[in-house]
Amino acid sequence: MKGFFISLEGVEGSGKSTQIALLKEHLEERGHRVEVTREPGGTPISEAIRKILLDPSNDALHPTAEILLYASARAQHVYQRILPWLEAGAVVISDRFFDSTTAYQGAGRGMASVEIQRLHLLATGGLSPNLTILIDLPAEDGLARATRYRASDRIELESIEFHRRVRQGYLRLADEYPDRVRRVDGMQPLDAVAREIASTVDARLDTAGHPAK
Ligand code: Z5A
Repeated sequence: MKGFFISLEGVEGSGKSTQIALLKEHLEERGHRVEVTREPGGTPISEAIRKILLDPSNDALHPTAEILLYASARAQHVYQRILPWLEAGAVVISDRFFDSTTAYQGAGRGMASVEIQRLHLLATGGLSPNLTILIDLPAEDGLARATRYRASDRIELESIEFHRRVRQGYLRLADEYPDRVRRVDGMQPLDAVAREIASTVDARLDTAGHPAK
């Protein structure tokens, strides 16, 4: 693969969207072609699936149907957008990828990890981010930030225990995949988080043979 694939992960309100905008600017200044996308979403079909998944009125959605919808949105995203961008040599930054399923549907809902791994393989054809930045902070702080200026979506309406399990699920992923998943303290001021992410990404791009142009 000619490009480089980065995912940002964390509980809601961890600052992913804010940091992705700053990272894109930083990488473009260094001469990289950057493509930004998100999950669930990133293609018209995946964005239609996103609407179903986040609609608070869909409270009857069964956990099995939910995880399959996330996987469907991801498969469309991978084949229609992410793989072609990577083939073209871009740095692709995705706001969430398969670790969100492991954290929310696995740790949060308690779905079996073996089945989740199988589903990841089916949805991605084996594609994995080269680097995942986990912006970590307590679930309470993230939720308070996320819902300060807007209404809660279907997932945000889950109990605080659910969101705490999600955070623990992410921390386990950082332990399990230390080379891929880098934890950044999300309670730091915004510019300190941005500096830490930029230096981590720069170092990994250099090592992977994508130096600044
Ligand atoms: N989901 C799932 O269950 N399974 C899956 O496989 C996938 C997803 C892929 C997608 O929602 C939902 O789907 C998500 C997981 C689930 N759960 N929910 N809800 P989304 O994409 O709409 O929402 P989100 O990913 O949780 O993003 P968000 O709420 O928009 O948060 P964010 O992008 O991480 O944060 P932000 O918008 O950049 O910042 C939030 C606020 O905090 C904003 O006012 C910032 O100015 C402020 N902020 C940011 N950083 C800081 C710092 N460092 N200090 C102080 N304030 C800050």
